[in-house]
Amino acid sequence: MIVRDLAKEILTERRVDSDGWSSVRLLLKDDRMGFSFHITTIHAGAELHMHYKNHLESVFCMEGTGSITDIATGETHTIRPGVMYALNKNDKHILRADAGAPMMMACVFNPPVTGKEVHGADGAYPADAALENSA
Ligand code: 9YT
Repeated sequence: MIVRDLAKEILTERRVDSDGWSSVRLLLKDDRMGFSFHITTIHAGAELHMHYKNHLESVFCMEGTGSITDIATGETHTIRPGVMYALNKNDKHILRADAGAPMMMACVFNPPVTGKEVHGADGAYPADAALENSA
C-alpha cells in the first residue's frame, strides 16, 4: 500500500511550479499504478493552452471557478467544484481560472507521467519512450 500526505509531499521534488500552475504528483510512473495522480493548482487569473497529445487526462475541480474551452468545437464549459472533465480525445484545450482565487484540481494521467516531463511549445508532454518500448 502507498500512503502519501499532500502537506508533506508539497515540500519535496514531487511539487513542480510552472507558469500559471503548480502541481504535486502524489503518484508517478515508478509507483506502477498505470496512471499518475496529481493535485494541481491553477493560479488565479491564469489562462493555460494545453494539448496532451500523448496522455489521456481526467480532472476534478475541488475548489475555485473558471472555464475550459474545447478548441475542436469552440465550446466553453464552466468549471466549479464538483465538475469533472476528461480529455478522452487528447483534446486541445484552454483552461482558465477566474481572477481572485486559484482552482484546485485532482488530475489523473494515463499513461502515467514520470515527473521529468516539461511542456513542449505545443502544450504537450512527450510520450514516455521507455513505457512505449516495454509495452
Ligand atoms: C489541471 C491540469 O491541466 N493539470 C495538469 C497537470 C499538471 N500540469 C502536472 O502535474 O503536470
